[in-house]
Amino acid sequence: SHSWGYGPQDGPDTWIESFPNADGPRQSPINIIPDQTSFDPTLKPLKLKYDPSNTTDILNNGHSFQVGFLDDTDSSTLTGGPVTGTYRLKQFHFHWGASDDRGSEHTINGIKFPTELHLVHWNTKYPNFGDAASKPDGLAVVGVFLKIGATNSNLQKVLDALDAIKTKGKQTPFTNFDCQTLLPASLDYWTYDGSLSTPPLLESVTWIVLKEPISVSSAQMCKFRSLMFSGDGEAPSCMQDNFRPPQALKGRVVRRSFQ
Ligand code: BO1
Ligand code: ZN
Repeated sequence: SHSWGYGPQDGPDTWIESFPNADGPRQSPINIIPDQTSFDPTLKPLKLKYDPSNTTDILNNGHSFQVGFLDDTDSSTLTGGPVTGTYRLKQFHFHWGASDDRGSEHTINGIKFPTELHLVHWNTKYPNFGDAASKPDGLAVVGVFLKIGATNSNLQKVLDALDAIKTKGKQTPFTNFDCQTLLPASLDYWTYDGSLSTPPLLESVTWIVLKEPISVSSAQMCKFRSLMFSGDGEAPSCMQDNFRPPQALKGRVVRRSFQ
């Protein structure tokens, strides 16, 4: 297989052939067992500051779709929580299932959610995202679970753009989106040292997984699955089940910010 994906020939079980750190000491995602996490009263409140005017574009990258942000100033940042310093928002994207009974990367007591949002930030002690992505403290990703419930009108603004980026490589301008509207009321979180959940699986991510899910309707989930992994002129393949399963904890401790 030439590139990686989520199928039987190129999926997570095969990634180790090209990316040996697939079996490394701090791989993501993980199954979070709340009763086995450690309350850490020294963890600070998470501070997320997002400027809608930084939103630039939406892209089908053949693995997911991502909304991109201008990251040349500290206008959209993550500070506090488990990290030191300032991390800038680079992009957000989702992972989802072929049906509503699966799709998230992290699981809670083995329970899967239909989709998981990742807000990806990089540490400004490094010059740019690419340099930060290979450093142990280079990235901070906020994971937000979505659970089936009411239609999410804030998410719908993103989903309405998907018709324009149906196939791999398509990209279109996307502006003035307020990420804050995709956050739950509570910023209580679990945190652990992990990795990118896709190749190159770099062990550079401080994961911050929010406890409280946001809502998505079953009809909205169908819209995620209308995207294609394939490019124009390739054998059509629906974008779904684009999640990596939980990886071994290997002695890591998962901390929580709440009692
Ligand atoms: S995730 O949040 O762990 N699912 C995640 C996975 C991959 C990336 C960001 C977040 N980004 C990747 C880029 C690659 C690049 C790599 C290292 O970061 O998609 O193009 O090689 O810079
Ligand atoms: Zn992700």
